[in-house]
Amino acid sequence: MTVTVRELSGEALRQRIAADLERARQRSVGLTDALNEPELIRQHSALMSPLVWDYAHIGNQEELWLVRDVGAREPVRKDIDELYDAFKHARGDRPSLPLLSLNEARQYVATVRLKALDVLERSPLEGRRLIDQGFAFGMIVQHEQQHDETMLATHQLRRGGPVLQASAPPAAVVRNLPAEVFVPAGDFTMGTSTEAWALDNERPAHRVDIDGFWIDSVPVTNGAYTRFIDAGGYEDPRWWTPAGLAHLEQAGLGAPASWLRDGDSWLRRRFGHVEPVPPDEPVLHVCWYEADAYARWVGRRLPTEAEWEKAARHDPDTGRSRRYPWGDSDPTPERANLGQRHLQPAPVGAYPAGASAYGVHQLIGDVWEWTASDFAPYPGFLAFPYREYSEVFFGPDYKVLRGGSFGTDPAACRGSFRNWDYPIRRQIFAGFRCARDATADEL
Ligand code: AVJ
Ligand code: FE
Repeated sequence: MTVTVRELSGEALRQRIAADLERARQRSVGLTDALNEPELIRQHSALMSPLVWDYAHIGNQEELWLVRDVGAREPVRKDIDELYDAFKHARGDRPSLPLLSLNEARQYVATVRLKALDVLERSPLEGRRLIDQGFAFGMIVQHEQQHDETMLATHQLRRGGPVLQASAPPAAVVRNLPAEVFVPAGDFTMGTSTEAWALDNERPAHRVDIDGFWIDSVPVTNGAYTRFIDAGGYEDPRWWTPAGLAHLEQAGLGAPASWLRDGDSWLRRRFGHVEPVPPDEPVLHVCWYEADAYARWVGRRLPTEAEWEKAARHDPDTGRSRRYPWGDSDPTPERANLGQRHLQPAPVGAYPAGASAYGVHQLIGDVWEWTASDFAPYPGFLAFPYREYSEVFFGPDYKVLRGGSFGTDPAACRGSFRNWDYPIRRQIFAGFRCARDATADEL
């Protein structure tokens, strides 16, 4: 993936789309083939769908957008639209629906894929906005990859032995990074109007003027987070907002999800392995309230979304915003821990080649990073191509996460990409980094 979608057209763009669709499907197949049918039908957590639901839902979205809309073809299975509409049934109710069996789901997604590939061969990839630069295909690639990350989160919540294989992440290669870097005051371009497959909530590009601030050069590590636990951070109401405190007490939080006490130290459950918590890895499976409390304990705060994006994308030499921290080229294994290549974050300092212009590391990949910001539309936002992707979630109920995790595919993540979830959620592969205002003499 060294050539970006924007530089492709015609046959080369078609080949790129077909390869991205195929990579997504390989991943979906791998995540489902790893378990037997009862395990795929079972609900492993009330927060998650049965894996067979995700699998057929992936095919149903592909049918709706590529086969029926772009291709104007006859429906494959109009009768199942309702079952796989995420807005019709809560995740907790999905196991009791008359879902497709594993074999029916496999057949269904394969039939849809053949038709989608046929549509790809015959469609112009320019003209109306839905197909321009292959947008609808890119949206469906991202949709499948997003569900593949959701399915990976279901694997993490599942109890039982390991069934997924991956190599260990790279070791830290830089060890004495400054704790924080300064980003001077000034405006920058947030969001994008040119990224071919950017989703509606990333658009349009707009100038944002922010004060100077300091931001951590790496995400908060397990080691640092353990000091917060050991210092009684979970017992001290000073660090928690009223809503955070209420949630802390009601949910009985005392450590990140998946951590287990082992005498004086901590173990964690990771995809069926039980292992010591590695101190140098970014902390994972904390909710927004925990991230916010930790930041207050260290006398700091979470970065706003605009601060995160400026630290990640702004190039002070040219004044423009990059697609990724390192520049405009697509992610490679040297630059970011993405794509389920490793089933855990890498230690901090493992990706110097992925640093931003300001010297901020590991912004893309490893862990999603909670920001201080609510999920809100950018000025000039237009819902496209459907309101239920972003618009219905705007408002104070959801917090924005940035940067992608080890479980995120490169196609579903970039400097402008916005994710969101409720501030109580811990099932996503999320951590955080801290920021602070500049003092008067630093401005
Ligand atoms: C953008 C990750 C919050 O999983 O709820 C999948 C992506 N939208 N199907 C989600 C999504 C529709 C979405 N997130
Ligand atoms: Fe979906």
